Amino acid sequence: SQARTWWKEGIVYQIYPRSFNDSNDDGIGDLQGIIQKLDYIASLGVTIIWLCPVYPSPNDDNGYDISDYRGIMPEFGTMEKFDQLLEGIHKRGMRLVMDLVANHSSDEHHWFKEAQSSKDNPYRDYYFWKPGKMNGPPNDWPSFFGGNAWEYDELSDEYYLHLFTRKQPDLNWENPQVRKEIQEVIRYWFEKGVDGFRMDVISVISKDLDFPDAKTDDFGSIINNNYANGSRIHEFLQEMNREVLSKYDIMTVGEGPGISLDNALDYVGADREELNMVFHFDHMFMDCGPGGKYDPVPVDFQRFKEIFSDWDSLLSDGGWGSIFLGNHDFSRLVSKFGNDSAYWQESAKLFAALLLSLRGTVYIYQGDEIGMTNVAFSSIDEYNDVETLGNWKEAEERGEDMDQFMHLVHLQSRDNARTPMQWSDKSNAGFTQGKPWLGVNPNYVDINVDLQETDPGSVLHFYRRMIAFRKENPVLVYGNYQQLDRGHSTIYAYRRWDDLSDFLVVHNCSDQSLVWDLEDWNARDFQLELSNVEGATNDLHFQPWQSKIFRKF
Ligand code: ISL
Ligand code: CA
Repeated sequence: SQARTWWKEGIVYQIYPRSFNDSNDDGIGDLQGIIQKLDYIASLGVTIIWLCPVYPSPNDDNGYDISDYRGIMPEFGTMEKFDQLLEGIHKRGMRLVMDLVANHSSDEHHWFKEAQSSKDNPYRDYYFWKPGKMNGPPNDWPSFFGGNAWEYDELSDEYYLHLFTRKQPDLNWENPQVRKEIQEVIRYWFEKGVDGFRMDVISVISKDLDFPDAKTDDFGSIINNNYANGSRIHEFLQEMNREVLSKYDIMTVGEGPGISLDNALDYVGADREELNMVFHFDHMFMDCGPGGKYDPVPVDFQRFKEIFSDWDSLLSDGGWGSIFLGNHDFSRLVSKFGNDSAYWQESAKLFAALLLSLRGTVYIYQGDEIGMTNVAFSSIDEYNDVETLGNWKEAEERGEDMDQFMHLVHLQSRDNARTPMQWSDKSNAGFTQGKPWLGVNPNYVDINVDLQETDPGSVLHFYRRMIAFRKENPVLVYGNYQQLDRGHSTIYAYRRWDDLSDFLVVHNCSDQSLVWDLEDWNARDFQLELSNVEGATNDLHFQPWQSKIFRKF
C-alpha cells in the first residue's frame, strides 16, 4: 500500500516557456507571460507546474543546452522575475518543478570553453575526449539527432562525445567534481524554494568507458546496449539523493530512453533512495516502426492497454508511476492517439478521462487541455526543431522523396507540440503581437482558450471537471487497478477501488459505436458519474470515443 504524499496526488501542468505566452511582443514566450497566466493555470485545478529549461542557453536545442545552470535566459526575463513567478505559484497553493539537464551542458558553458582550451586544463576531464581511430571518430556511436556522436576538435586533435547535438557535449559523471557541481546546482534551486526536478535523460549519465562500437543501425538496441542504464548510474543517483535530494521536501522524476519494465524499479523502488518517479516511453514510441520515429505505424490499442496495465502492476507497490500522453518531444496527443478531425472533441476529452483516472502522478502538457492538434507547415524552412531538421537532412542524403518525407514531418515533428499556445482568435492566437518564433497552428481560430471558456461543453471545461473529480476521489490516485476484457481491441475498461469506493471506467477508443458486454453487469448496481459525451445513459452503449465512469454499489 502507498503512503499519501503531495507529489503522488500531484496533477502537473507542463510549460514549454518559449511557446506559452509572450508579454513583450518579441515573439518569444517569457516568465512575465507565465505570471500573467497563473490564474488561468490555477483555475484548471492543477497542483504542480513543471517548467522546461529557463536557464541561459544558445538555444541549439531550445534550452536543453545550458550555458549557466544558475541563471535565467535573458529572453525569458531576470532572476527577479523568476522569484516573482515562484512566489506567485506558491501563493496560489501550487508548486514548481524545474528541468535539470545534467547529462550534457552547452558547448558555450564556461566549463566546456575551459576544457577545450587545452589538454591540461583542470576542466578537461569534465567531458569525454578521445583520439580518433583511422582518421575517423573513436567509435561508431550515432547521436540522437543524426550524425556521429563524436565531434572533432582541431586544437587538441581529439574528439569529444555528444549523444545529442555537437553543441551539447556530454558531462563526465565519472569525475567526482562534476557530480559535486551538479549537486550544488540542485541545492541552489532548492534553497530558492523550488519544489523538485524533472531530470533530463538521466538514464544515460553513466557511460561505458570502453566505448565499444555499437555495430548496428538499430537505434533502439544502441540505446539499450550502449547508452542507457550504465554500470554506475545507481551509485550516482544514490549519491545525489544522499547529498542533496533527501534533505528537502521535493519531488523528482527521471526521464530518459532505455527505462523499461525490467529496470524502472531500480530507479524508483522505495528502498532505493534514488528518484520518486520516472517517465517511460513504451506507449509514446508505439507509433514507431522498425525504422524508428520516421517510419510510423498505427497505434494498437490492445497493446496500449497492456502497457498501462503492466506499468501499473509493476509500480503498484514500492514504486510510483507517471501518467502522461504528451510532452514537448512528441506529436499532439489527440493527433497521435485520438481522431483529430471527425472526433476531435470526443477523443480529446476521452484522453482527459483516461489520464485522470489512472493510478500515478498525472502530467498534462500545455495546450492539451484545449485539445491542440498537430500542425502541417508547408515548407521545412518553417520548422525549428533540431531533431526534425536532422532527420530531414539524413533523408535527403539517402535520396528519399522529400514530398513524401514532409508527411512524416507533419506526423512526427517535435514542433507539433511546440507551436504557440492558442489563447484566443486574435492575431497569432493571442500569443504575441510580434512575429512568433515558431508559426502558430492556423486552427487557432477554432481551437483556443477564450472560445472554450465560454462553452461549457468544451475540452477545457471537461479537463477542469475531471481534475476536480480526481481530487474529490483519492481512490483514483491510490486505489487498486484491474483491467477488464483485456482481449477487446478498442474498449479500455478498468476498475479502481479501495475500502470506500469502487469505480468502473470504460473508454471506447474507436470511431465506431458499440455495445460492450460485461458479464455481471446490472444497471441497478451502477451509477453513471461522468461521461465526455452529452446525454450519456447508465448502460454499456458507447458512442465513438465515449468514456463513462460508473460508481459501483
Ligand atoms: O524526443 C525524443 C523522441 O522524439 C526522445 O528520444 C528524446 O530525445 C529523449 O527522450 C530525450 O529528451 C530530452 O533530452 C533532449 C531534449 O532534446 C528533449 O527535449 C528532452 O526532453 C536532450 O536534452
Ligand atoms: Ca517575450
